[in-house]
Amino acid sequence: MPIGAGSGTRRIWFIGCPTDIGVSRNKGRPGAARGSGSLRRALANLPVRFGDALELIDAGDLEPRDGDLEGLMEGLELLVGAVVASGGFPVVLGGGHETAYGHHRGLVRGLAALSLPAPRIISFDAHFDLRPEGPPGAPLHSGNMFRLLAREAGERGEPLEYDVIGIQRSANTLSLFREADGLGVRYLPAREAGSPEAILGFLRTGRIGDRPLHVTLCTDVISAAHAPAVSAPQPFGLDPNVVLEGLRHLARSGRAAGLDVAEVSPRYEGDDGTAHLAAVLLFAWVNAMAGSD
Ligand SMILES: [Mn+2]
Repeated sequence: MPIGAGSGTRRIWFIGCPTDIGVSRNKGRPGAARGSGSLRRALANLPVRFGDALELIDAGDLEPRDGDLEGLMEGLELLVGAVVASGGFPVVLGGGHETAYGHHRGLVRGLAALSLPAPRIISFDAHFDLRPEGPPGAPLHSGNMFRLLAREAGERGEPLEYDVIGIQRSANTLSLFREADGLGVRYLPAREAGSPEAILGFLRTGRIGDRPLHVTLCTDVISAAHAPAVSAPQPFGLDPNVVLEGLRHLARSGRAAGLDVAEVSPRYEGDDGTAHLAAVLLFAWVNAMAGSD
């Protein structure tokens, strides 16, 4: 049964998280703090194609105070936890990819309230984001959240189930590949992800079990030809069509507990093409969840 099903109309909560503190800590190009606003503007122009199957709710923005990323992530965790516990589906509009940290912790919290296990992560990303922790007191950044989450899963006595689609050899050090192997990460390199069939094959095989899913989309997984307005553009990134088909498959599966979209970084006025692309991917996701595609 789909997660949260059985409560009538399914509610999708859009939660803006306009921060790029983690990107700056990771020494990346800032700009993702304006991502949620540009995503909202792009989403507002899209038509509604479904009836009563879904209700879309804009939960507004969670904004950091005085650079307090940790406090912001606590707030995101509590909000996502409450949404999931009530049977709702969170869509987190980043923000840097570090927002996946608070989102994941919130999913763990909300799913536990429903007596469901912690979610498996399905990430679309050029990067593993398994870098060593940052300095004491401010450890989280946009390149290490899955390492922090792996440690926390270990403290709960369970492995982090983490699958990544679109990994670039040119964007991850050898030590990161070793770290991923050590943690049992499944990944599909970008150069093997050239067709929808390749991605669907990856998603349909591999891990056994029917854990809920945390789906996370770092928009730098997409080719820079289509998604230039990100912190770390990837010239050999994925074709948007294969990402679209992967997302539609996951949305239809009924196993997704939450979705986040990160790293859209509209750095200049008028540079909203990447936001529009991400908004159309969200449009496809929502329609797949509604069964209206
Ligand atoms: Mn990335």
